[in-house]
Amino acid sequence: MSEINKIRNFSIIAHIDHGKSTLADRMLEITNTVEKRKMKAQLLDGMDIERERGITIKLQPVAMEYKGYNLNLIDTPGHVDFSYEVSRSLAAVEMAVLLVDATQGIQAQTLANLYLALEQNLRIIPVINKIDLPAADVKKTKAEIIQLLGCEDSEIFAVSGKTGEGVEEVLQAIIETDNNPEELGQGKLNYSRSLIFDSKYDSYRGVVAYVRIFNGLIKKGDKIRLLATKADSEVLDIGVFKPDYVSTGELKSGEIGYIITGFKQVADCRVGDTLVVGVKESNMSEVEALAGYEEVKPMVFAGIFPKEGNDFKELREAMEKLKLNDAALSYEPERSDALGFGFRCGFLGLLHLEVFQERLRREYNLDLIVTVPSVAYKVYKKNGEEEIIRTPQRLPDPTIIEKVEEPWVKLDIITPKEYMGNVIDLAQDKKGVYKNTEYIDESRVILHYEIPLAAILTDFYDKIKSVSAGYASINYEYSDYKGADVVKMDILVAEEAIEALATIVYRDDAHRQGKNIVNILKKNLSKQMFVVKIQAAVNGKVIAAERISAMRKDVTAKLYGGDVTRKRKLLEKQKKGKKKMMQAGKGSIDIPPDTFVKILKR
Ligand SMILES: Nc1nc2c(ncn2[C@@H]2O[C@H](COP(=O)(O)OP(=O)(O)OP(=O)(O)O)[C@@H](O)[C@H]2O)c(=O)[nH]1
Ligand SMILES: [Mg+2]
Repeated sequence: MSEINKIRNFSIIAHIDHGKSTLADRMLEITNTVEKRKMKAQLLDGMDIERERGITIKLQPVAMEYKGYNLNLIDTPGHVDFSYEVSRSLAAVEMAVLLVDATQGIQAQTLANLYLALEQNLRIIPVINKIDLPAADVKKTKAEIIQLLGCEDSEIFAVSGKTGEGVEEVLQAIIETDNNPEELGQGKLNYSRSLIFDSKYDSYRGVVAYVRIFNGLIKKGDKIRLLATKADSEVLDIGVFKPDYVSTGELKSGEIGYIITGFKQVADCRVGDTLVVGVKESNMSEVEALAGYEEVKPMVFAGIFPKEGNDFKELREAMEKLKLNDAALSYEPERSDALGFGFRCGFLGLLHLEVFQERLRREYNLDLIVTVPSVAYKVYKKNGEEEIIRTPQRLPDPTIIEKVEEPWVKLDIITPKEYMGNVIDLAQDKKGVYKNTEYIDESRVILHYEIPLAAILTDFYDKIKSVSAGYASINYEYSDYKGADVVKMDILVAEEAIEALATIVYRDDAHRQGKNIVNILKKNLSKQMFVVKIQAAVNGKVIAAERISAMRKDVTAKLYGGDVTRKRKLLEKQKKGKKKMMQAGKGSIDIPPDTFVKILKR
């Protein structure tokens, strides 16, 4: 390896699907970072779920060498649920390649991620992508970017992540910038500080920290201390991402890499903490922590329970390990009469929840019951007490409730003008309150709304897409709590309330929602030996009901002709059988796991 000392660190940020991971592929090729035979599309999307869904979920750093420079790229997700991954990536770099799909133009996540980069004072390198497509409108996209950034036409790059056209020019521009992170922390401190911007539990190596070195040098064997958790350990190995771990024995100021920390406990190694080397214990209190991250607030909650009660320990261990790799996740133990011991988990959105349970199932082989997700409600009781409710079961009796509040979000919708009417109707239908409109250019607008989070959690995204021929995009962020007239709705199957299916709904929407869920269940439950009643109830009153007819074992079919008494006897017997099963009640009716997802997306 030649002597490399110049460093350039950058993240690629964009709206979902605008081509970040594909652009990264071309950069990996140009820099010969990955062998040809190992190359595949969206190589940095290493997780099975990422490959199956064709989206990036986790940030992924990779170290490349180009013309004597050490380039560190961090690929980021585009979906709104994973924007915490973006903000953490941005804290580790000096530059952001802002990628815009030439067939789509600026979208909601383009703006949201750009603002994150500007907050960190990063240099923005605007790049238009997918110029190989016939529908690409480079001129229009350029105009949008100039309007947004106030930059010059000549500062904007146009590339194809597919053909590779123009990608070298972007790399060249990156190395020609005057950001020199290797000089930043030099000579100022006589010890080393690094920011932990991600971490991972690896079954062979234990806790791995993803770090950006801000001052000094870290070598294998160095003693390390984490400032916030005060945990001590030793560097067992250290190196860079290629994108697999490649040991280098040391990392110096300005670099990005991994440290095998030797921490036994996942909780010791927190994302956002500062890792220090070379400070005497007596001087430790003088070390200034690097700016970490604002803790993100989960907005969607669901109970996760093992199907088999004795899997609880496995579930807890799996949660701890995944939590390390998923800083946005929160969880606390929960006990339910029907479902036993499990956890109440908080997520940033539904995709986050879906991905998490999928990872538990796949990576840890766990069989799970996941309750219908809900937002957190604030309950004000008549006796003056306040309580945050994250599960429908906890909603107190209506007679003691003074008022309930639910979280609202600021919602931005970017849409072509011709779909504005549809979009406004939809937002209104979901209790959205219109704020104002901004123009991106003469053909597209940004509509600003405030809207209950619960309203956009379920199918809002799909609906926005369908009323706008796929062109509109959304972004939202938490604003505050506002009054909500809600009730708890129970779902009963064979007269038994199914705890995992209880939801909190608007009082004036309960009937419609109840009908809806009852119908979904009817379609998804298999027939039993007896008639199964499916009911939705509010405060003990049934508001919607369906029934699944009994599967009829035709016991009389063999009896040709007359023998009426025998026939009757058989039918009697069958009836008794039915009763028995019903009394056996609990557990006799299986609710397929995908029913929960269907209900959620109703
Ligand atoms: N024609 C064409 N297709 C592209 C180009 N870049 C990416 N694509 C396609 O666009 C789709 C999305 O590409 P990705 O690289 O996964 O996009 P991304 O921005 O990483 O997506 P997320 O990580 O999920 O936000 C894939 O089907 C790519 O093959 C391009 O320059 N030209
Ligand atoms: Mg991607």
